[in-house]
Amino acid sequence: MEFAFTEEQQDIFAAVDEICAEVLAPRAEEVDKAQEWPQENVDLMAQSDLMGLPVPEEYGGMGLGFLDWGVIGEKLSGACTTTGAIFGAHMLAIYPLMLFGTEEQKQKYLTPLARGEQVGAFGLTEPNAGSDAGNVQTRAVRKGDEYLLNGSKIFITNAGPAETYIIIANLNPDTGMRGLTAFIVEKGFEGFEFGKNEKKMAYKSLPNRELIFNDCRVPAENVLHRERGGFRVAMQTLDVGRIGMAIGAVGLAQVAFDKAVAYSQTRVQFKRPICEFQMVQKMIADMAVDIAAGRWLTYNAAWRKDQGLDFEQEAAMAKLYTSEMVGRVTDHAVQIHGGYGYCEEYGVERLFREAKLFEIVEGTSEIQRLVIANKVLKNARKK
Ligand code: COS
Repeated sequence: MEFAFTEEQQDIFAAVDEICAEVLAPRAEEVDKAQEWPQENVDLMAQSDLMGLPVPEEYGGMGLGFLDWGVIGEKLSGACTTTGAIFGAHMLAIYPLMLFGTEEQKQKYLTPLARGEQVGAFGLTEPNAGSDAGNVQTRAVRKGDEYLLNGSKIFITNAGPAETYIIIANLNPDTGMRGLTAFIVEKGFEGFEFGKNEKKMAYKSLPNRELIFNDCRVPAENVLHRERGGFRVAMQTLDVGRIGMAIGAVGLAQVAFDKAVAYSQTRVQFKRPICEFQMVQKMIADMAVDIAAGRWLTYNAAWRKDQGLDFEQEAAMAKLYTSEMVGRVTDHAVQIHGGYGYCEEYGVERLFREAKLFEIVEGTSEIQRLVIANKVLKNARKK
């Protein structure tokens, strides 16, 4: 891994730092408490050209790399975890369109997403198809020049406000993943409705909704990639999605760490600030190492993606490590705050609750271990 940020990249990062410090961070608590989609923050990301960072300029993006996207996502997530999550989930619609979209699909769907005129979402998960991605039961049947979709999706991030959905359905549920096909579905297509919005232990303003397809009519030209090519679309989307989750975890861990360090310098016990006690210093040191390790694993995966190198294993490693790291770091952050850490006022209890998400979404930790081991063993067989 070898990278250094150019002056231009540093200028972009500095501009994002400003937005984070002046606008997003001051209203992060308010956003969480509102339990409402933070449209103002989405508008701000769009006005600041942040919604299509790695998309080529001809399709409304900034033509930057996935490492830039990662660094910026980390900053957004640190400032406002909910906004960071919206930014990450939006990429799950953008990326498959970038990778597999036809020219017409890119003009029609990718461009408004990259400009931030619309928000995107990705629908794979079902009650019986989460980790077992090949078991998707939402059925697609070709009827003339359109497909009819029937079934439902759950937990879909950004669902409701999002206008464009990449939906994985199955042409032949009997053949498992071999029948999976990806479709571009617009909010407002006949037969497409929203179900319940999950009430979660954290990220209360981030929608995770059910999608319901009842003879939903999708034009044949909205197949993404090709019929029965949906497993590949899903897997490759999740590869980038895992980098997205990892950057979110690093951003969240960093803000918890900053709060804990600041608190340890002001909280006085036994006539000394608690940062002078070695047991507190041990926690601070462990947190610093843990965050740095997670950050470099994540940047490495994004950098490899930008170099056109294989990054599937690296993305799963980054996701696995950071999802567990953010749990350890937020746990220490609460501990350093003592009783105040358990109270809402200092904000670390929210970060502690939010951290758990990372071990679950975009494949559980168990799934990441499976992906990593599969890859290691496959490479070992080649030798
Ligand atoms: N990129 C491209 N192709 C991939 C791929 C990837 N990342 N992962 C798998 N494939 C391909 C394989 O090359 C294989 O192709 P062939 O049949 O042509 O050889 C095919 O897909 C099947 O691969 P594999 O045998 O590894 O599939 P499995 O059913 O064993 O996959 C796991 C198992 C667990 C790896 C997969 O189901 C998975 O990642 N599940 C987790 C899904 C997830 O994260 N869910 C959360 C959703 S939140 S949106």
